[in-house]
Amino acid sequence: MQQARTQFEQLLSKHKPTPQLLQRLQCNSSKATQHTAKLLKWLKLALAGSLLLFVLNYYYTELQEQRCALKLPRPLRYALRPPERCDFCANIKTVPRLRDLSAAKFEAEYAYSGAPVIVSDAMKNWTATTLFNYWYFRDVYGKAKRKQRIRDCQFLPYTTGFRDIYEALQMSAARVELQPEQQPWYFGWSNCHAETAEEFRRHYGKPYFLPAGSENNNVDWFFMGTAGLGAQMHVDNVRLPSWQAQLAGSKRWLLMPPPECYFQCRSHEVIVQQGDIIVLDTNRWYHQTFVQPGAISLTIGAEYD
Ligand SMILES: O=C(O)CCC(=O)C(=O)O
Repeated sequence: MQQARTQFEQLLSKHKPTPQLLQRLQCNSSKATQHTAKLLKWLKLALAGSLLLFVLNYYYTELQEQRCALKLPRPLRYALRPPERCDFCANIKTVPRLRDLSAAKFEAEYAYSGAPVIVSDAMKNWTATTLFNYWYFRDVYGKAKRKQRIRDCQFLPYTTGFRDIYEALQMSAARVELQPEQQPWYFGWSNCHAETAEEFRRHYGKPYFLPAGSENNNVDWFFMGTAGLGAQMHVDNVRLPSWQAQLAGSKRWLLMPPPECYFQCRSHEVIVQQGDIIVLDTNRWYHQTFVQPGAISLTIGAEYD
């Protein structure tokens, strides 16, 4: 090192740089630094842009199909939830059970107001009520092509520990029917798989009371299980309100206003019977379900706009 320094000093003393040359050297090096800084700035911007595009694309193609769009831990999601204005629940005394509900009345009073309602005559001509059950789904999914796509659809195991719908459809007949000594089961899943969705949709339709311009979300949800279980108390973080049709069995729903509305709104408990459709804004009402003793509960539902 010392040797190199001595050589450099000898060289400098032989070829002493003029002040002009030193200034030019300084100028050039500061220009190069500025150029590099600019380049780095553009690179950072391009990187941030690509990241944003990737996140947006992922959100729209993947998460839009899911019931829980943002996968934040629940306490954080609840803490970040913007507070509700309580007028959506302040005047709700009961959850009405209606028949012959016109699309106009539904739109004016229930569709977007946050007022829950049960419609008890909206499954006429749905062959799903007699055809759909545990064994039907096992058969359809067993025959389906592109099974991995089905496995990747969102699946809610609740307390069962199943990892996906295929695992859930491997239970013994004794457990499915909840014979003595068998463990109860309850799970939910979305049908994000086009081929099987087409088969399922042959057996049910859009509920007649939805406004003409209203569209179902293209992903439907199923929930199925035995007495004693259900979904724990939670509030959703999805885009829209939804309907849920009770194809078989029955379920008790406990609806609670969000905490900020406890003093203005009351809680409600309703039993949704086979043949009923409950319409609920699950983004605003906290809700919990309990399958009632009797037949296996099976529901299908979707968000609507
Ligand atoms: O039907 C159930 O048991 C749960 C439904 C639910 O939690 C939902 O639709 O958000």
